[in-house]
Amino acid sequence: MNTQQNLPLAGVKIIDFTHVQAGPACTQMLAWFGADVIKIERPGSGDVTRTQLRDIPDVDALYFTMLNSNKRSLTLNTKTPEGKEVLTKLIKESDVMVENFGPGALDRMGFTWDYIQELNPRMILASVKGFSEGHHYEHLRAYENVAQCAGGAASTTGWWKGENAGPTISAAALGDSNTGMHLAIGILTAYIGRQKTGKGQKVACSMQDAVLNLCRVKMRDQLRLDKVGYLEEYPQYPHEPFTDVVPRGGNAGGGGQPGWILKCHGWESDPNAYIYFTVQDLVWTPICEAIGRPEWKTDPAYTTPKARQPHIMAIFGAIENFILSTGKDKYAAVEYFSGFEIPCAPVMSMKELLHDKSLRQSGSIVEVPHKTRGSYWTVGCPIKFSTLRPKVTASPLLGEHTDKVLAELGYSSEQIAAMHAANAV
Ligand code: CAO
Repeated sequence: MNTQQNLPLAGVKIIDFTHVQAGPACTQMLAWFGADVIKIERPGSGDVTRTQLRDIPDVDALYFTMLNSNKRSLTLNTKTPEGKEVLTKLIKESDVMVENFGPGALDRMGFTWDYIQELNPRMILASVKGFSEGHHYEHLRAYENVAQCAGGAASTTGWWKGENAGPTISAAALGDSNTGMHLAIGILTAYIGRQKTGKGQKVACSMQDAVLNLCRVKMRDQLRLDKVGYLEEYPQYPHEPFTDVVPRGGNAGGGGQPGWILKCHGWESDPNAYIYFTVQDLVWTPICEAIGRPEWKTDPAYTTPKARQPHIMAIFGAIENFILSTGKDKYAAVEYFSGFEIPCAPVMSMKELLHDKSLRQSGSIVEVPHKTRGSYWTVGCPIKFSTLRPKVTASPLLGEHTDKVLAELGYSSEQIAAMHAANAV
């Protein structure tokens, strides 16, 4: 059992000046690993996600609770003289400050990087913005889908023809939480660097860059397309012409192994009765055996990936027919094909994931007691360690730790009362 004191980041103090998703996802993870994360929020309102998409009236929304666990909340109006003084003290005493305000907001508040360094040369200032410093879009404000479009994910996701053709957004938070995870790596790297140099530094990750980093193989495809004019693993090949840009590939594999989503028993009424099936060359012979097509093992039209590609969609059709004609639901299909070492998985709904025994057992889905909600389910730490198992604790109520944090900074109860009276906290 971990106690707060023996967690790896115990003793690291983080000013969490973040909101919505990209920044909070980063600081939540650092809090799980033991950092003292003090979330600064505007008095009276707090992080906008506290009230967004509420499922229970007057209590913090799941959007907030699921991104702000293990933190403390300090309300502070950093545009008042008192608020600026508190923030100044905090900067002097903290190791890291994380922010994801709109471009220039921290400077306008009076806390430029030069000034922060002056206050605390060991400070690591970590920022998320839509676009990187100096980028021609640096002034743009950004949300998730803005980043998915700007980072190349939307142009390469979805269907290239048919009534649903067009750039498509992923449900995964490639722009938000993904950028937060990149930033966490940057912060930890700067922290280790500081142990060697004694100096902090500014760490920044733009949402566009974080999305692009995940679209690396699509950039690979652009470079290949420029060279040879076609992409042989895409479903368009060899029947449809390629233009000079990477097309959307529907549910195609994207790597060296063709794959597709196949219907399973019950698909007519269950929107998720599907599996993802990969035609890995290594297991072509077992695939032929599994679907009762032994003749394909030696037929030259089937024996190599190159020979299969022109009719790969017909091959997927044959596999799907086999699944449906043998009445396999998605779990039975995966169970069956896994016996042949074929890479595949069921399409999981959020409901199935929420109730998944293995995910609950591993701490990937956890239930957290909360002061006003009763308890809430959330996604736990996705990183597993041999000796550390992060314990997820409730997100703080707005301003729950204001007085305690101020007292720790050395303010007397009279001074704290005066700050309340001035609406600075
Ligand atoms: N006390 C006083 N003022 C505060 C404060 C506090 N505790 N916290 C924030 N503010 C102020 C800021 O200083 C800023 O003031 P000015 O604009 O007058 O300088 C103001 O609140 C608004 O901040 P903002 O621009 O960050 O917030 P917004 O709601 O207008 O914009 C967003 C939201 C997300 C578009 C913008 O923050 C942004 O582009 N962030 C960077 C990219 C990012 O992280 N986006 C993803 C969010 S997750 O989907």
